[in-house]
Parts: sequence; C-alpha cells; structure tokens
Amino acid sequence: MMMEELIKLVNEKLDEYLEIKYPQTIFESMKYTLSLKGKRLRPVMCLETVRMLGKNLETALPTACAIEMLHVQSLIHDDLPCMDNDDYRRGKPSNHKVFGEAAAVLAGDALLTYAPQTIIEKSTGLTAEQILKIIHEYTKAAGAYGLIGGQIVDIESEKQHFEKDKEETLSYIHIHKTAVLFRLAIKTACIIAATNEETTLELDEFALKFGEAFQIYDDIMDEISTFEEMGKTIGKDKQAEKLTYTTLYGLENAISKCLLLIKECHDIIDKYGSEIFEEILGKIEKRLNTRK
Ligand code: GRG
Repeated sequence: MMMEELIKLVNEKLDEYLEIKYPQTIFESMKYTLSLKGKRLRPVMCLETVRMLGKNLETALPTACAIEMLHVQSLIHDDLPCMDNDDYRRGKPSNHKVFGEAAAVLAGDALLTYAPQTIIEKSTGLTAEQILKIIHEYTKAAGAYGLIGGQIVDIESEKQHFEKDKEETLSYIHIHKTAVLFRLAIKTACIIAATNEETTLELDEFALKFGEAFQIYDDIMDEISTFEEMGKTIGKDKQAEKLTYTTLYGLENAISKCLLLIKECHDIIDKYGSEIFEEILGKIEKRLNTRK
C-alpha cells in the first residue's frame, strides 16, 4: 500500500469513529482540528509497522486513529493562549480562534478520553490482554510520564527555569513531547502484531531516533520555512527564546544532527524493506539537503 492510501484509510475511519452528535459544539470542535490536513505520520507509522510485521492492518485502525486523536489533542492545547498562543494550525485558524478557549480546552479533553474509548469499542481481532497493554502504553504516553511531562519542561524552559542542565533538559523535552507519540505508534503496532521482544526493542530504538530527528526538523523549519509550508506561524521559537536544538547549537549543527539521526533510522529500518518508511525519511532528507 502507498502512503496516500494509508492516509485515506485513516481519514475515512476518523470520520466514521467521530460522528457529530448532541452537544454539537463539542463534537464540531473535536472534529475541526482532527479533519484539517495533517501529515498523519503517527497513524501511518502504526499501520505500516503492523503490515511490515505480517499482521492485517484492519486490526490496528482503531489504535492508529486513537493516536492521531491524542496528537490532535496535544496540538489544540499547545496552541492555547496559556501555552504557545498560536493563531494558526494546519494552515487554518487554531481551534480556540474558531470555537473559543473554553470549547478548545474541552475538545482537547474530549479527544484525550475518546481515543482510549475508541480503542476499546472499535478494536476487533485483539485479545483483552493486548487491549490492556495498548491502553497502558496510551496512558503512559499521554500523562505526566509522557506528553504532559514534556510540555511542562518546555514551558518552564522558556522562562529560563532549568532543574537539569540545558542539554539534558532539551533531550527530555524532545523525548517526552515528540518522540513519545512515535514510540506509542510503533510500540502498539508491536503489541498488535505480537512481535518478539528483540524486534520490539529494535523498532522502539528507531521510533526514539525518528522522534528526536522530527523535533529537530520541526525546529529547523521554524527558522527556514514559511507559513504556507508549515501551516503555522513561523519564527516563534526564537522570539520566545525557546530552548530548541537550533537555539542551543545553531542552525547548521541542527541540520547535521537531524541528518545523522535520519541515517541512523535508515540503519535500523532499511532491512524491513518498507517503501513508506523510506518515503518518510526521504522527504526529510530531501528538504534538509535542498537547504544545505
Ligand atoms: C496530554 C493532556 C495532555 C496535554 C498535552 C500540549 C501538550 C500537553 C503537549 C504539546 C505536544 C506538542 C504540540 C509537541 C510538538 C510535536 C510536533 C513536532 C508536532 C507537529 O507534528 P506534525 O508536523 O503535525 O506531524 P501535523 O499537523 O502534520 O499532524
């Protein structure tokens, strides 16, 4: 299957799982950001890993879509005035700009809780033990051990508050704010495909490196890209004196580090012969190499 076909499948399922019901405001605001054109990287990686490991990807669709819901929840909350205060997301006005802050907070909360509900209600062909393991991974990734932990350290770093040194703080932010969802996508795929421990650890290493590379890439794009390319306001990191790889080590070092991590990703994943993973890694390399 091509990447575009997987994206189409995810979009169709997201639409099916999330119907507009009463009370309309909440379902409409949940669906608004979820339906905007995102890259769908996390659900695609989950589905492609399941396919690569020889399991029918239908069994992974509820989990893949739930991970996109969690990702979208984090984007909606990240854009709020009390967080990054961004007016645009995915090329359109951010959720709170359309529905107001109260609805945006609630839409995020509703996605955060509807995601595990979807895994439990819509999954077929999985054992109760597999579902329990998936939900366990989900709760670790979303909570203080994952996204929330990463976000609070990120926010505090803007105010130059560091409990650890800058390098350690930056690494913590990258792993918890960004890599965590790629790891969740791949770990849950391994649970669904009942993969052995050795392969699970190897793919987790890939997800960790990819997540770190992806956050550095996102930070580089904040410096060299445009609103049209990224669908959000550009140049905010520098303005807010955010702790990022580019602000700490400089743009050229960030590009080199990102390309090195992508090469390390190739070293792990190439033997699986996945055109989709090749395409994802290739797009990042191509974009950075045109800049160099
Ligand atoms: C879990 C309750 C709870 C809160 C979440 C707000 C927050 C805490 C965390 C922020 C996490 C965040 C926004 C990290 C940035 C990661 C990142 C690089 C996002 C951009 O991902 P893309 O480019 O976006 O894949 P699209 O729109 O293409 O899906």
